[in-house]
Amino acid sequence: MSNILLIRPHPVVDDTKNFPTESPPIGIISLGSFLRSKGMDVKAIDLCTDPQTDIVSEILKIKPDIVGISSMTCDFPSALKIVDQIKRHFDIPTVLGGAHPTIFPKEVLQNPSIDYVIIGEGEYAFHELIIALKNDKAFSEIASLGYKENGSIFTNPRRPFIDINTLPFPDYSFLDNEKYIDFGERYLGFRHLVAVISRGCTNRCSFCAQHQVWGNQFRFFSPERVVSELKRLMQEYNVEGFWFKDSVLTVKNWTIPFCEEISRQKLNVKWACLARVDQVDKELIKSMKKAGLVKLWIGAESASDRILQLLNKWITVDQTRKAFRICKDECVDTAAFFMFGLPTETVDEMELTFELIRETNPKPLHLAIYHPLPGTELYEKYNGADVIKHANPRELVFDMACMSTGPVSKELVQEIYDSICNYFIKNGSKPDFKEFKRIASFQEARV
Ligand code: B12
Ligand code: SF4
Repeated sequence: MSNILLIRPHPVVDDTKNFPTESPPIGIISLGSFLRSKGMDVKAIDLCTDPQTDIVSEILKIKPDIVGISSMTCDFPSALKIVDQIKRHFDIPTVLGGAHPTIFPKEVLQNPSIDYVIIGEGEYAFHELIIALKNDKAFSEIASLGYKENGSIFTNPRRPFIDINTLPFPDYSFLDNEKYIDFGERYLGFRHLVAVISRGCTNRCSFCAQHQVWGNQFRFFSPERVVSELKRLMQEYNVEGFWFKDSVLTVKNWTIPFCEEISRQKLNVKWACLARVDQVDKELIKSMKKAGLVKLWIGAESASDRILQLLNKWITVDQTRKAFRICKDECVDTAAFFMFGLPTETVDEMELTFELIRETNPKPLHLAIYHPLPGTELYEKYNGADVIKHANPRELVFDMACMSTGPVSKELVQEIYDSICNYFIKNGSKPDFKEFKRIASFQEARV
């Protein structure tokens, strides 16, 4: 067996008109590159760039021996629709991987159209599954596999994390990269590819599920390897640089050697990446700037120290202000992530966040409404399962409210969020926080 099809679902089931993102599926790139390096024939269908693809006729053409689908929680309904469609027409094994099956392997396997799940890091486990299917090897021996046998569901223990430097260089040729480059250029201002050059994170915030896939380890590719690879990708795709979508790339003892390697290999590259404000200091930003950093995405989240504590962010609003100041001094543009609608959040706290955004003026600005993510501390603490069960799938994407904060109703969270977006993104009028506070206290009085 060596003919493999990988699929990235469209994030919104039954609403596939739009090309929704500037981010290619790095998980699929990584798996596909690994399987190709093992001599397998790999094709990919990306329903983000090609939402109207007819899966059935593609499968008739490709004739895969196995189909692997990547799924987060929000795109699980889309993934399910795809596997149901496949099983209606073909007798092909289906495998789900990514954050959602990692967090809920048994529940996912209860769906009759899903034969296997891979829990966590996928490369070696998926490869072993393909070999086992070919050679009739026992599934019980494959670490990180979930499977069904005689009507029962089994999940094997997870394998140790792999030495990522043993993975092949990522092969982007599975995808329609020009669409991503074109979309991303409008967003970031220069032709770039999205890349991920580490795995995991240094922290474990209470709203974030990354540790479910990556554990509590931060692992990185060697700087020499990454820089050689960037050089090749720049030539191959005629791009000026990269947007690194790693959880966090301000880890001084890796990032400074990485920046020095860029200078050593004389790579003229522009890049953007994500930062934790507690890791930002002058020495680091100077070194990053010298190596081509043009934009730092700051994970600010909130202007309330109480909320930051609830999020287990281990940062303070003062540290956020300082990080913005350092970037300004060093002429590095800033972009930022902020969230609204967090459990227990009040209108006053939302107003503080609004004011901090005005003060720091990040561009672009990513404003999201909080959603309880399975596998996170806040999900357990604030009844996330119930919220998700009653949410419409469209409500699980970042711009729609799916729950009340306690002091602020779901409807009011949406109204406040929309008016903040209207102000920052469409240059609309200033949100009327006085009125929002009045509505919230009126609602509270009625409860
Ligand atoms: C880049 C990124 C994005 C990108 C691209 C996502 C993508 N499809 O690849 C963009 C910006 C589009 C994005 C959007 C969102 N994201 Co996001 N994203 C990330 C991030 C930071 C890195 C992902 C990545 O590329 N990692 C590197 C690759 C190599 O890893 P990977 O994709 O996980 O793949 C590995 C395994 O998961 C597995 N695997 C994956 N797919 C498959 C398929 C098969 C068949 C197999 C066998 C294995 C397998 O093997 C791969 C290799 O080891 C992660 C956090 C993190 N550090 O992981 C969050 C993360 C995945 N995102 C998350 C969320 C919540 C979202 C949003 C819903 C946010 C929002 N509220 O709007 C949206 C979803 C919109 C959508 N559906 O597109 C959550 C998912 C949690 C969950 N329970 O689903 C994460 C974990 C972060 C968090 N906050 O907790 N995201
Ligand atoms: S929110 Fe950011 S810093 Fe916190 S655990 Fe997730 S990726 Fe790491």
